[in-house]
Amino acid sequence: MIRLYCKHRVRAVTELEGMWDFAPVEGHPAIPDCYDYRLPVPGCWESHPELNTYRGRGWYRKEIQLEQQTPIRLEFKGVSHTADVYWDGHHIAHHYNAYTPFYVVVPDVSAGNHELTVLVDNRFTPESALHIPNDYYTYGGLIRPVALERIADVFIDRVHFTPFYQDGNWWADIETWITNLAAESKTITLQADLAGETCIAQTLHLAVQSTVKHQSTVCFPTVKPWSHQDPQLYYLSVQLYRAEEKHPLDDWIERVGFRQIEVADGQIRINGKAVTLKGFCRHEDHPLVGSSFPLQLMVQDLDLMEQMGANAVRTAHYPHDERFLDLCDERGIYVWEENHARGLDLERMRHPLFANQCKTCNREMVQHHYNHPSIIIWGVLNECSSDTEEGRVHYKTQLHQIRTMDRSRPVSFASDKHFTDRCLDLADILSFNIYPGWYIEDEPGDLSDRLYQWAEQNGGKGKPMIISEFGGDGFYGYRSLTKVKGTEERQAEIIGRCLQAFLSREAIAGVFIWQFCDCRVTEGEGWLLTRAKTMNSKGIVDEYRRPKLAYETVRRFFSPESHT
Ligand code: ADA
Repeated sequence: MIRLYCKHRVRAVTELEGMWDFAPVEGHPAIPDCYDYRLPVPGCWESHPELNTYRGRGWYRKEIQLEQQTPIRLEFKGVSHTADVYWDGHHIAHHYNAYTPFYVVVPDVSAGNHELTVLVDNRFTPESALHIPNDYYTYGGLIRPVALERIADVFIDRVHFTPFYQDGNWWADIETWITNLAAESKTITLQADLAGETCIAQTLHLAVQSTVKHQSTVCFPTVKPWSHQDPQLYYLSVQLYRAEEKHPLDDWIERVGFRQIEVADGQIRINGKAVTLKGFCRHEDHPLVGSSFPLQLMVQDLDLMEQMGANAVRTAHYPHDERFLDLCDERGIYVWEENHARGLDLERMRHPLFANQCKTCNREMVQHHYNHPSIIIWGVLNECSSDTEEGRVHYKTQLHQIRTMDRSRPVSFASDKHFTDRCLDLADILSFNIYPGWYIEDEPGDLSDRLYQWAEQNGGKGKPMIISEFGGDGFYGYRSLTKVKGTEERQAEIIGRCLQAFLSREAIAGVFIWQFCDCRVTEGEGWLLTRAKTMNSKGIVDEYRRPKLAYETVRRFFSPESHT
């Protein structure tokens, strides 16, 4: 299942889930004749007992039959971490980054049998600036769904929907990108419907082999807004027609919500009302499936978060699966979605590919996830070098890039550069990762007050503040009255003290606990060696989602009847 609703009623979509051939690469990576394994897609190769620590390259292969000649569009929702895609032996796409979708169009494919092969690489090579040994695990494989679409020679590339409230009504800017693959110009009609009403009907002329963007602003007087309390969703269905034809030649369906986000007077406001974000940082990681989540496990994660009373989630430290975002849309969970970059110091940021790999990740994240009403904040560059002038250049460039693509959402970054950050003026929301009671001994309320005062004088005046990480290790089942570090008791105490302090402060507009579940980390050198069991054990549930003592603590503070 690629999404939680039907994306196309006209375009024929085949999901390529199921068993694929697989061969690890030894030596030169030529397309192999013989495949020793059959692996499930979506999936991580680590799920296979012989490959559970394999870091390398591997070929995936799938036979595909097409009944008629057609252009096709192949969509990959996530390949970890580098993909080279071949169609009948011809290289058609290269993509870096496990966590953003990409697609490739093959304009003319004959009827008959074809072979789709993908060379997947999860090594930490010099070509990889963002996937490095880190405090999470870079798995290998086609970790998210793959789909093959039969398209016409004119097709919809994407649709962006931007809602806003003005003069007592809900409005939306609707942008549609349409591509003409043909060697002749085309005239088509674009039609869009929402809530049973046709809101766009427009004839367009498309030049030879070109992409055009159509834009219109529409008023929707009868719709209801989307919010955490009442997450109203609507289907926006866009179709293309050839002149005089009744049956559409292509379509594209988005599920949208009407909501407006403002940041003013130190508050985050949704539809004019101040909200306090109470949530978790979540890694997409589970010992049974790695980073390749089936729907059931995504649902379970959200069920647990909601049982604890959370209204928000931070997709640390990369964009999450679109089905997870679909669930957040349905449940009214506010999402901070962030690009993929964790803890990269100046030396890492100087990597010659860093800027471009971030740029692509930002573009793919914003373009593909633009229409999720649940996403209310874009984040970049968690704990990178925001305390240096050189680092600032990257923060500035990336925040500007995101604002250029999307003016409707505030931007932020989670900083650990307490009292030294030089980039606070660049963000709409101030966000700090602090670990009182774990890495430092400060009293949480006192530390957050001092940080806020300092931030106000250093570029953050009037901006809301989020505590984007706090917590401590708790090893599941390790209980002791001594409450030494690592016990569930100590973890619950740290979490309780922090929540007590942060949620009672007006200046704090949101809290994200580090972290929802324990996660696998890369077996590495240096500080990574401090991770017992090669796990980050700061989860409120363990890796199998078994609640620790802190679960009840969080529930007490997050539940609506708590003092917030
Ligand atoms: C950082 C980082 C997290 C995690 C955490 C920890 O703040 O952003 O990814 O590593 O610390 O557990 O120390």
